[in-house]
Amino acid sequence: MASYKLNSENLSKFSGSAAIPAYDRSDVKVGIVHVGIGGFHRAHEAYYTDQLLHKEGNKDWGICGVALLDFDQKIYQTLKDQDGLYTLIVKELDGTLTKTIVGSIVEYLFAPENPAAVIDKMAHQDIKIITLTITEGGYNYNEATKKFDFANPLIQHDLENPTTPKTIFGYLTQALKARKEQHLKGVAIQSCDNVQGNGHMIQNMLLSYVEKAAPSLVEWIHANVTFPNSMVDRITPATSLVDISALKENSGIDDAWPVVCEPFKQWVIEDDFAAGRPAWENVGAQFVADVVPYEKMKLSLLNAGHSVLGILGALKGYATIDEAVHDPAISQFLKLYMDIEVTPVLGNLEGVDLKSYKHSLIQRFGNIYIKDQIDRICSETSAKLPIFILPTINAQLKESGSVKLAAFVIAAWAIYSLGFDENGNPLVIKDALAEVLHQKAIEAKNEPKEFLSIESVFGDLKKSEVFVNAYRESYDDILKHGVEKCVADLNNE
Ligand code: CS2
Repeated sequence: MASYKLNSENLSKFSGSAAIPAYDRSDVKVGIVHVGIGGFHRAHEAYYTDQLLHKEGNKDWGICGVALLDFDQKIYQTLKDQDGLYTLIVKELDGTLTKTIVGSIVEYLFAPENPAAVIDKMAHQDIKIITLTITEGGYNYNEATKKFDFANPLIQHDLENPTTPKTIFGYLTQALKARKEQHLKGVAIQSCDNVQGNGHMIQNMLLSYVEKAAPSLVEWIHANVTFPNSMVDRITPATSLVDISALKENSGIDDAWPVVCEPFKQWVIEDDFAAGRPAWENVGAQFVADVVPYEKMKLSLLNAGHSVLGILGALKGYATIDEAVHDPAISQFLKLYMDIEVTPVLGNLEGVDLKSYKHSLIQRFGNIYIKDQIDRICSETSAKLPIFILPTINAQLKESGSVKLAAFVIAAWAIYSLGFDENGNPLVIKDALAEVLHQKAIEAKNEPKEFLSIESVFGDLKKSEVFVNAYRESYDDILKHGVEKCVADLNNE
C-alpha cells in the first residue's frame, strides 16, 4: 500500500491505520525532561503521558526527550525528522497488533551536540520533573565499595569540565545550580530504571558527586529536590527491520524507528513530587506510599527471570526468550528458582498475589510474537546481576536458605563468558566489562572461583563457602554434562 513519512504534516493520513494524537501538539507545554529516549521510555512513560494528553487540562506535561550519549544520535535524528512522533506497536498474545502514534515527545535534544541547551532546559522554570532511563550501569555505583565510582574517566571529565558534561551527574549538577541561582522552586528527579530503590540510588549518587563538584549545592538539593522511587514494567524488545518494513507495507506508516512491546504495562510510583506532577493515575499508574516492595518483586522475579532464561537459553543456542521458556526443562528450572529461592526473600507483599504474578510472568515471557532477543537480555549482565540476582543470594545466605539454583545460573554465566554456546557457536558479549569477564572466565577453567573475584559485580560473595561450593559443583557439572542434563537433574531433586 502507499506509504507516507511519519511527521506532523502527514499525521491525519494515518488515522485509519493507527490511533493518532487527538490533541493539538502545538499547544502542549513541556513540563518533563526525560533523559534516555530508547524503547523502554517510549513504550512506557511517553505512552502513559500521551494517553493523559488526550484528557482535558493536561497540556502542561509534554516531554522534552534528551539523547545523552553519542551512541543515541540515531534515535535523536529519527525523532527530529519525525517531529517527535513514533509508532508504538503492541503485540498481543494472540498476535494482533495494536498501533498508536505517540505524540507526547514534543521537543528533543542531543546532549553531545549542545550541552548548554540541555542544561538550560533542565533549569527552565516550566520543568517540574526530570525523569531518567539511563540503564542500570548509568548510576555509576560500585558494588564492591558500595559507593559512587569517582575513578570513571567520564566522571573525571565532568569534574574538570563542568559546563560541557558527559554524564547525567554533570548535567544535573549544572542544571540544579542554575535553578538555585534563579531562585526557582524545586524539581523532582525520577528514575525509571530497573534499580532497587531507584529514587534513593539517584539521590545518593548525585549527592556524592555534588559534594565534590559543588558542595554549596548540597543543602539546596536537600530542601528543594525530591527523588520518588518508581517501578516501571513493560517488556520492550529491540525493534527489528521486519517490524519497520511490515509497518510500512501493511499500514502505510513510514516510521524509521517504531517501538514494539508487550500488552502488559505497570507503573508504580511514590507520590513525592516537589513541584507537582501529571495525574498519571488517570491512565493506569499506581501511586503508593512505598514502592520498594513492588520494585523488589519485579526485579527479583521478572528481571532475574529474564537473566535466567537468557543465560541458560544462550548456552543452549536459543535466540529469543520465548524459545527458552518453551523449553520445558528451562521453564521448570525458572519456576523452581522463583518458588524456592526468590519467594521466601520477598516476605509478605500486601495486596499482591505472588502466585498469579509468577504465573503471568511465564505467560509474558512466552509471548511468541514479542521475540525478545536473548542478546538484549544478556547485554550488560555485569550491571544487571548485582541488582536482579545478588540481593536474593545475599538474603538467602543470611537466612541459611537455598542458593543452589542461583549458583547454577552464576556458574552458567561464567561459562557463557567464555564466548561460545554448547554447540560451539560464538556468543557476542555486549558488556562494559566484556574483557574482564572473558579473562576471568578463562581463569575459571582452572579455578572456577576466579570468576567470583570480580568484586564490582559480586561484592564479597566469594567469601561464602556455602555459595562457592554450590557454584563450583554446578560449574563442573555444566562443563561435563551440559545445561540440559544438569537442569533436568536439578528439577528432579
Ligand atoms: C530486561 C528488562 O534488560 C533486561 O534484562 O529484563 O529490559 C525488562 O524487559 C523490562 O524491565 C520489563 O519491564
